[in-house]
Amino acid sequence: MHIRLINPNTTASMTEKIGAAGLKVAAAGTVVSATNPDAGPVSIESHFDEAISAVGVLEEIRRGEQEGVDAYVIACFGDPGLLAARELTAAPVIGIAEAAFHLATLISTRFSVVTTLGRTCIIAEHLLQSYGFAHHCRKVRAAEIPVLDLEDDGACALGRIVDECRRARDEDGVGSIVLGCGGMADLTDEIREAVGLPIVEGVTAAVKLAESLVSLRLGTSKHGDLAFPRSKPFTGRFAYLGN
Ligand code: 2AL
Repeated sequence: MHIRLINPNTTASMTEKIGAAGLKVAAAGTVVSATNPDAGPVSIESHFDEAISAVGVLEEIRRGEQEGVDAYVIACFGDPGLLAARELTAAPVIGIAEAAFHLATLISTRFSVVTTLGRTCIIAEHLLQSYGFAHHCRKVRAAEIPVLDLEDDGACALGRIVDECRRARDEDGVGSIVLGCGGMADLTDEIREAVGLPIVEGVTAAVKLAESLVSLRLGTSKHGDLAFPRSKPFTGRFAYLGN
């Protein structure tokens, strides 16, 4: 089984970290590979970043289809391009936000999300609503860390995330906490130790869900709206996407 982790931003060190976190929880025999688009934002922390990154995600899905990948994970907490990605493949495609929300509801009745910058909270809130998880989430919180500070040991990211998780634990009345960025994938164990609540991290959650779907022979339905897109010409610099 080959699971492809797509980091939608173009920061290679974060892609490596995401790949390592996925590999750590994968079953023996599961191949985990991690890629990022050639072009796009170095971090995703706005609606604009998300929109641009989605094109790169879709290009990575097209590349994965040439390589026979069995399942894909979109490893950014806004799940950019998720439904469009599902149209391009019959393999399962899982976003890390949806994976984390699903698992959090299986182990607690209420969770809070701790994400990076305050301006990205709305992205998680929109996803909670559109996925139907809004009633399970008490609060989307921000540690006010720019995404790339997670790549910089000097930025004290861990301490700030732990502080915000402790506030969630003490003020929100939640049973678990969802980490709101793919770049936090290497911090889960330390945060769990420091906070004392179950910490649900999306990359690892998505890898285990992807393995489950592949072993159950459940792929993206090609019946209805997630069918392959109708073929048509695309113009200009997107001509390569048409036929
Ligand atoms: C993210 C993420 O997971 N990766 C990235 O570049 N931006 N999301 C976030 N809320 O910070």
